[in-house]
Amino acid sequence: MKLLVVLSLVAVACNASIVRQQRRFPDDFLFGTATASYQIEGAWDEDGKGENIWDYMVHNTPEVIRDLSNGDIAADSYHNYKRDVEMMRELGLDAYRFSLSWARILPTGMANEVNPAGIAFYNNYIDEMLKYNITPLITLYHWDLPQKLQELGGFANPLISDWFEDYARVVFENFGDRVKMFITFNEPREICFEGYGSATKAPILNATAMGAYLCAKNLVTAHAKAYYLYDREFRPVQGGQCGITISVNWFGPATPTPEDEMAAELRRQGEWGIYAHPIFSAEGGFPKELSDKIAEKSAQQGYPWSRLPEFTEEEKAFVRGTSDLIGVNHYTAFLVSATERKGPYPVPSLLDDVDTGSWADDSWLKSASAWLTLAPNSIHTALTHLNNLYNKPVFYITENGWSTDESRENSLIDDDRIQYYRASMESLLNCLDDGINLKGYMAWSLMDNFEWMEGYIERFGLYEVDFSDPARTRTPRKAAFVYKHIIKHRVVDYEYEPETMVMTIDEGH
Ligand code: GBH
Repeated sequence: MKLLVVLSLVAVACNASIVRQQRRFPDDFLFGTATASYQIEGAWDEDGKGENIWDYMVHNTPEVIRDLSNGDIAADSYHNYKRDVEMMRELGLDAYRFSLSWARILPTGMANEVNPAGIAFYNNYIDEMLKYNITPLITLYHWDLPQKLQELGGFANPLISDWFEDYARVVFENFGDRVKMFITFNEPREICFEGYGSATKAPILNATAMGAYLCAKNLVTAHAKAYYLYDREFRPVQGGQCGITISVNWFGPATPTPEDEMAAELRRQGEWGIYAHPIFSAEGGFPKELSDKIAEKSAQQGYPWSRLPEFTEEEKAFVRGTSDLIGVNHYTAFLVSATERKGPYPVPSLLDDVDTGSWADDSWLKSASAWLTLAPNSIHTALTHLNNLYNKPVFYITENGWSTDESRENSLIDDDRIQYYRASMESLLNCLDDGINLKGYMAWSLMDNFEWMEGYIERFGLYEVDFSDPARTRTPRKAAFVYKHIIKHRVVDYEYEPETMVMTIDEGH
């Protein structure tokens, strides 16, 4: 009998879910959701908004979008912003991360002409959040460059850093009295590699030899100028913070050989190091191994100089250390090989310079997006690596989320999304246990939205949006109830199931 009692106690102690349930998120940990202007706002040409590169692309080459759709109306948040804030209250969010449409504020991209209706829209959105104690986090740029600036070369033109600084000034002046966290850019890799170095995002330049590299240097310089502007002229009175968000998926070696270890390192440098290193590393500039490799390949290819535009010592010092925090968008992981499943890649290109193959492990749960699987504990792996590499910065997870297919039969029952979010929570808690200075987490996304090249096929929302309904009705999915429960109780409760699918606003929200 005694033995039985002891055995069952041991069994309880070893039951991982019970042990896990005791781990709590601190009360001041910031839980939120994230969205982006072009993906939710609609009203693409209303009230004086200028054209941006997504408007231009979807109207001129509609065939690049998988379902031939566009963001002209999207979730129509421009007209539904009060409902958006009501959803934030239903979820009990601490914070909401959203982006500003540059061309809604500055229709030509330049600061000579400010659109009062654009300023008014964001003021209303912010004030509505503040009324209910929801902390607004602003992203200045989430991929929707004013078309007029693209016509001048966009991020391939070094003057972009001045134009961005001018825009940042208008943003800080108008919103900085109430908004205390600014993220300059969302995901330089997606802006530079996907938009300039390949054809997977607007402006689909496909300038494979140098597009991503020119953009990388100009973008981090633009970030630094906006940072100094905030630091010098606004922080002293407004007292907030300014940072940048980098997309950091995890890339680990497929086998523990030195070749694959090196391949994984080069891949990490090509995916996010070329954007993060100039800002966050102690020495500044581009990461060494990749930069040597590009120089070597460029020479072999007959270029009189490296295709990667190196920083001067002065430029390195200017960009280095210009961020109060590191925003990390993390979704998934890949295994990297020096020899297997490579290419064919265009020559010359970043992919050919890095020269690796990659794939997701077969055992990892698959989402509706080809690139997105549930890789075990990858937030912790990625943040541990960054924490060591960049000397323990302040971290926020600024995006993390799961896609389901729009054709799924019962779209509101999203048990796979729940599984993904619970796994993410455990990985966050592992970071906190290790003393990583992680302060918040934003789920992608509050609601279904225009998923770029995938149109409305891949759905990332905690709320479903009915895009066939002119009112764009939003309905909570099961995962919305689970996330709400996590935020409220600060623990991951594996027993929790919503009793009904009816959402209400808890007292105090
Ligand atoms: C985020 O990017 C974005 O910030 C957000 O706007 C977006 O809605 C969200 O992800 C969900 O996608 O099809 O193989 O060429 C995450 C990083 C990089 C993920 C590009 C998709 C396409 C890979 N994204 N990637 S592929």
